[in-house]
Amino acid sequence: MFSKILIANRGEIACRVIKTAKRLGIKTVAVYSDADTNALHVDLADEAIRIGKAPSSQSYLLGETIIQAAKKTGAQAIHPGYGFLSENGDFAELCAENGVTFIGPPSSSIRAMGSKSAAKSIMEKAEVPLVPGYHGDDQDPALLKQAADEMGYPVLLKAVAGGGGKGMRQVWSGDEFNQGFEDARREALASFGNGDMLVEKYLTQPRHVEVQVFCDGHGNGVYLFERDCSVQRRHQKIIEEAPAPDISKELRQMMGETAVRAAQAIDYRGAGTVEFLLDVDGSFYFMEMNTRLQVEHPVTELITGQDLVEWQLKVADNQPLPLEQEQLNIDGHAFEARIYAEDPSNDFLPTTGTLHTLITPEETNNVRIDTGVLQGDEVSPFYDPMIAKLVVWGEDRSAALRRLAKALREYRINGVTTNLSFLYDLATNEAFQNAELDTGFIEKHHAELFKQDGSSVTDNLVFAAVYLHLSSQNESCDDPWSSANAWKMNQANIVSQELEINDTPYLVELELCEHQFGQHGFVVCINEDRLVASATLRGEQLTLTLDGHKRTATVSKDDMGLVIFTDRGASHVNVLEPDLGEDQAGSAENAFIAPMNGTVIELMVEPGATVQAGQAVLVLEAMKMQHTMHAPDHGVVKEYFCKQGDLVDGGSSLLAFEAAE
Ligand code: MV4
Repeated sequence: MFSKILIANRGEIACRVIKTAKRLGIKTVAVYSDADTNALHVDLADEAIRIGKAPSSQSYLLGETIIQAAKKTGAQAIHPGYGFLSENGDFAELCAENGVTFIGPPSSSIRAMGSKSAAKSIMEKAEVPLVPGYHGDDQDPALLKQAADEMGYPVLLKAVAGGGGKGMRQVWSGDEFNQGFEDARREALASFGNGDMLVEKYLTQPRHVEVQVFCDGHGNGVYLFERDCSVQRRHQKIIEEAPAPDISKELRQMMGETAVRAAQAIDYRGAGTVEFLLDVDGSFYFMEMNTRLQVEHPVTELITGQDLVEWQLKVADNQPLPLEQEQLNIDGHAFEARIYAEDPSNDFLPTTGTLHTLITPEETNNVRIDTGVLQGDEVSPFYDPMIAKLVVWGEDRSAALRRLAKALREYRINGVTTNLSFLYDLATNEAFQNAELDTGFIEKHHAELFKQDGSSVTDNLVFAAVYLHLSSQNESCDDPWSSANAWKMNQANIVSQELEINDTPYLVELELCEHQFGQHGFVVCINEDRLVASATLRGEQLTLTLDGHKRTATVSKDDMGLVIFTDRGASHVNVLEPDLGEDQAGSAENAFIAPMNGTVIELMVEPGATVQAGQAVLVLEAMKMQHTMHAPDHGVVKEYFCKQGDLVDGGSSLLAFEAAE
């Protein structure tokens, strides 16, 4: 086995590979760009080599530089991870030429799968089922149209050099074929430098089911069952699971054996994934083969109990596969949710920022977090904005899904917009819970998944307003008089706050009511809505009953306002006025604003008297209770603006206090 390997990647997959290498006692070399100087994978590795500037083209894609780093450090093998050079046949060849083991398939296998039509031809010979269609070299449009006419519409035109959904065009009738073909060719030529097309029967509700395969250098090949990755958006996987739901044992075995046959058709070695389209009638068709370890491999690891990186290292070290097919079994069900710095409400555009708050669910045998970042890290604009992969296991799909939803609720990220709320909505979506999966899932359930839920806006406004009021008081004291607060007391016992959600300002008025059963009581007015609320705040945990519906939230402050973490995920509420920064009670000149209407019961010192911090200076009666106000600091009560027996309005200034220098 290797004594030292270099990981030619970054982020979570680099950390993940390092973790297995460490467990096996293998030394690790990380490579990093200027943007990753302080990255977690650099810290975890035994050694690290700077390979260039932040842009991938000037660092992680520099094959020669990476090979030199391996030679410089004496790394005997290179793990490419996924993306970057992981499916680059030239790089695999360069490793071989330099006597460095490429932990992956032979370059010939990579190249064979690089072209869609070449891949299909190979699979056809291996009796791997293909979607009915034409993928020949003859690009005479009449030939492709004839194939389309014969198989029936709709058909799908695909660029031979395309991939990941690029270069595809649906054609729904013979009349539109020629135009569609011309447009698709032109786009493919522009995008890939190759306008060759293939045409297939268009499956309108397929599932994306992929089979994990492993082959060694001794003629052995096994499948480690399948993953369902149908829930995608613009060909970006969002949540993956293993095994695929509602697959019969027979179908599972047939897909598995077909996938192994596909791999052996290209003399495969190492970890590979054969992607199929599974049609509603149970037919399945080869889509493409990925010659790398996939992002979603952890769900396979959790249901088989195997460490696929360890398998990769052993196979690269020319050892036989650790297990035979009969020794592999499915235990339970696993999900992976990809947590991204992206804004689902803004077309999922990537977001950047600092991970001011990054609190993860507790990691156990059933909750795994693969990540490459820590709290305080910047989310880099140079690379894929993945923050972490949340991977959970359960004894069955429902249990695993409940665990996923719980873990998503417990995830706390602030400082950058993430897709956490969207993932939670997906995990708790009824159709998803019923495993009604196909590649059009997101579009089909768009309304539910992207609803601007007014109630969550109201809820978050109330959570924020009540939190601000309660937190502005001394946490341990229920007395609204113990210190002034960040609220404007404008009339009766009403406090108001200007808040903003999604760039929309709201005026929220809280009418302070009697305490009920140890809870603060409020009537909350937002526009025309009046809601009855009661709440308690302990630290950042706010328990709020709103119109009879009790729920909890964790509220944390940042420099713009508040982040409300509820079971609907994280929502940001901007506090427009007044500034949250300095607690009002901390500024003496505002220390004596009457927090609500009341009657002056007693003036405790003479004007001009010097008082100690915390010394009682005035007593008011309000809401049937006596409230003592205290000096916020050592200083002088210069003057009272009221006398005993006066009725004073909430928000009026009661005395002039001057803190000592
Ligand atoms: C298809 C298809 C329907 N019918 N081929 C998308 C990217 C590439 N992996 C192949 N893809 C598809 N090929 C036929 N004949 C639907 C898709 C497809 C898809 C496939 C898997 C996962 C997500 C997808 C999203 C849109 C379309």
